[in-house]
Amino acid sequence: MDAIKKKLKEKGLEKAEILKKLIKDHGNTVIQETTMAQVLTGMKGVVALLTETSSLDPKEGIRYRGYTIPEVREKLPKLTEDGEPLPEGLFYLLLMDEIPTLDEVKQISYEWSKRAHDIPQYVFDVIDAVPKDAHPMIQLNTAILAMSLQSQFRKAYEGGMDKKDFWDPMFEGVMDLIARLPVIAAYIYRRVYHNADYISADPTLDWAANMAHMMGFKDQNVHRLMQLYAIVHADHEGGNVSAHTTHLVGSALSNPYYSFAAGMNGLAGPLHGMANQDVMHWLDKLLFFSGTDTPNKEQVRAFALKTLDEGNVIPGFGHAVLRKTDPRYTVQLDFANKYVPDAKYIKLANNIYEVVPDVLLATGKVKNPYPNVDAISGSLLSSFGLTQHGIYTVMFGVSRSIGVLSSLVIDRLYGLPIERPKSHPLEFFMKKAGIKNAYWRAMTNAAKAIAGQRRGGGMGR
Ligand code: CMX
Repeated sequence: MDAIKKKLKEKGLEKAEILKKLIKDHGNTVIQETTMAQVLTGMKGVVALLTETSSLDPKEGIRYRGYTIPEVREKLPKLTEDGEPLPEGLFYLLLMDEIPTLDEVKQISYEWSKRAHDIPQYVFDVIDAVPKDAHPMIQLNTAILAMSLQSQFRKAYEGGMDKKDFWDPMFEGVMDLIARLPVIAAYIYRRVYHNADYISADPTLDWAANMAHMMGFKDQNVHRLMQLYAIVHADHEGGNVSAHTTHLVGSALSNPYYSFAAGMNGLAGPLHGMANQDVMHWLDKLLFFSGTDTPNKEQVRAFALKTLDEGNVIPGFGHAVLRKTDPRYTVQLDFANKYVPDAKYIKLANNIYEVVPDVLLATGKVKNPYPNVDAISGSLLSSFGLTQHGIYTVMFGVSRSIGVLSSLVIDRLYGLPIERPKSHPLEFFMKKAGIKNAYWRAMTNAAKAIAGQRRGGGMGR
């Protein structure tokens, strides 16, 4: 690890100097004008964060350090010619901005395998104290927080470490945390769905394949799937809820466990990572509603319309940034078409794709009617025998650690400060819009009338 850390420090500190100079010499440069609509609709498109690991283009999708997912699959080292690249290699790329050699990938793999064994017993005891039927994301986050007792970062801070060196204990904590997540995830999976019949890690396997192994999957193709799954879900620029939250909490110099647990609480929301589980529930409800395993287009359309009429979203479709089919969807579909083309849920996913975008477009308000990463991931996992939907967001979370935690190390290398944007009450925005008193009163009265009708049930959905 020493050579990797040395290189990381050199690169990081150089960039930190560039950053300082940029702020000093060009701090007053205006980047963009921000509209009222941007601020009031979730800050979409507002340039507000520095994230090095990846960038997201609305039309093209994600690039990891400049590489598309197909390019990453081609360029990152693989253990076998026909295999998938290891997430260990992606971690290296995101952190170092450099394609690693196979040897460097193996070093990280070895390091994670070594660190995975050091989970204290109390972490498993804490998980065991949570009701078994609690959602797996509750169990995951409880375990992550419990592990923060071990944080080298916290100890270094309390010991009075020079802030220029914070990146080092952050790196160590991040390495420990990533190493341990598959063990924790597999433990939760076996506890909840396999009667606590646990399977030990296999130290000869890589990080993702080991997770599959500890969950109970011996099939090489499932190991490949886990490697691909982790790569596809690893990072999505800095503004998404899980990445932004991890970064924000880290900006208070919270340790990596606190920061990542915060991000994972965001991932557990249905509009973000939990959508992968919700998609499967939606598909199952569709099958029930249409009374067949192979609903035709009209049946899909009718169920999609019913979902919208009831005031719900269709999970797996739409995106806050993307304006085309998510390439992460396409990569997973390609994998499915190669290994499980006839699986029931893959056929169903294809079927839905032909109908739902038009239904969403017809609402006139959905900005992106196309499928996102979650539209297919559950169908893919279940086609390989991983049918317990409750674990899907946990697997997303384990994969997301690769991106958000490499960013957290970079944040400390660059010495990024605490984040503190400005907020205002509604009246500020009304004044900014130049709304005069009489019009303001009229607006308020009209709003009161609408709210009153809603309370009385007059408006419906
Ligand atoms: N089904 C129904 N309505 C949808 C919709 C969908 N799939 N996607 C967007 N809309 C609605 C929004 O709810 C919003 O409605 P209101 O104006 O009534 O509030 C309107 O269309 C405009 O939304 P938007 O600007 O197109 O989308 P947002 O940036 O606000 O939201 C997202 C993006 C992903 C939350 C939204 O598309 C959605 O809820 N999708 C379904 C849930 C999902 O799949 N989430 C996973 C995203 C990927 C991930 O993070 O893992």
